Amino acid sequence: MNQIERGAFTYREIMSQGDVWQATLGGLAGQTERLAELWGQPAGDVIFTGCGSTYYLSLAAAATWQALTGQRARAVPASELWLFPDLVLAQPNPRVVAVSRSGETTETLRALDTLAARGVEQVLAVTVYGERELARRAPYTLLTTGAEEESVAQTRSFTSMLLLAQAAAALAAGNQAALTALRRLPTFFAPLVGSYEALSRQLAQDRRLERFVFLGSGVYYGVACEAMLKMKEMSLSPSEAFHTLEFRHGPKSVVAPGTLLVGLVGDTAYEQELKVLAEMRDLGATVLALVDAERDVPADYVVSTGTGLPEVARAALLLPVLQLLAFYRSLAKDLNPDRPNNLDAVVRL
Ligand code: F1P
Repeated sequence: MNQIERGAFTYREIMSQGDVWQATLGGLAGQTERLAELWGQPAGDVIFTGCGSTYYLSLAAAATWQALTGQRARAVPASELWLFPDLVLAQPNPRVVAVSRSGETTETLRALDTLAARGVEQVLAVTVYGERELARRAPYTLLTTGAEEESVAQTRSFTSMLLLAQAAAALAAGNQAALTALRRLPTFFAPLVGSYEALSRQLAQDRRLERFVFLGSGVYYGVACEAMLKMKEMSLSPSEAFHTLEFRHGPKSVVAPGTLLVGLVGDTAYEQELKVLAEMRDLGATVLALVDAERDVPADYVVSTGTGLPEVARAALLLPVLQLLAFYRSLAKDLNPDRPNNLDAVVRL
């Protein structure tokens, strides 16, 4: 099998993200009326839930929700909501957003059973497949457009569901500026990937780099986790994610010349995050920084997204270059990015 055949689905799914984001945000218009009905109801805490990628998505979506609406929001793995509901549902009248690409993950469906048994009615499913179990069961649904996938590892489905969840937060907050910023994101996809695909391939093929660390703070922590998972799933490489400043508190002991340290740099903590990158470079890591505008970044390589958009709205745009890093590392190791070891697209218990 040649390299193009191996990973052909994943590659197509990564590279189609600009179009799929456009279609997904376009498809939001027809779904906003039902959402307004949901957001109009009084509610306590907002809880985002999912498994694997969609748990990491939940982390980024909950942070976005709280940033845009000021309401308390958190993320929990669906297994925790199912098995430890008293640890999650402390406040009355929660609002739950259940995220799942497949709509068939057992833990997420069991979490819905738990919510139903407790009379929780404000449940919104964010998913890719409208005809499947999760969308059928949840009273409210938000669907992507054209984000279906053949590959096991989530790429365009993840970023599209993230954009939808973020757009839902902007709508709930009545924040038109945030919505406009999200709608502009697809236009930046092609130029970004055009500029940096070669860098992703170069770093992936550099076999001196054998350990990957992804750092992000605030809304970007969940994105860093997802980048970590892509590297693990597609390329079976040692890969970890941390809150950026947390990395100093022990984990930095693993830094060595074979470490590629990827910093997802936001605006809020810009100076503090750059200090971590500088420190890790001094310790011998190769540093790749993702920033929106390049200003004296202490990194070996810089990906500049160049949007001028607010930090929250840029979250999904950080992933394509890192998905490509995982994709090309997988090919460099003679693996098949479409079919990760030991994994199925859906975990059924
Ligand atoms: C979630 C998930 C994926 C993971 C694997 C198994 O699925 O954990 O993140 O890559 O394929 O399933 P879903 O509930 O979002 O469909």
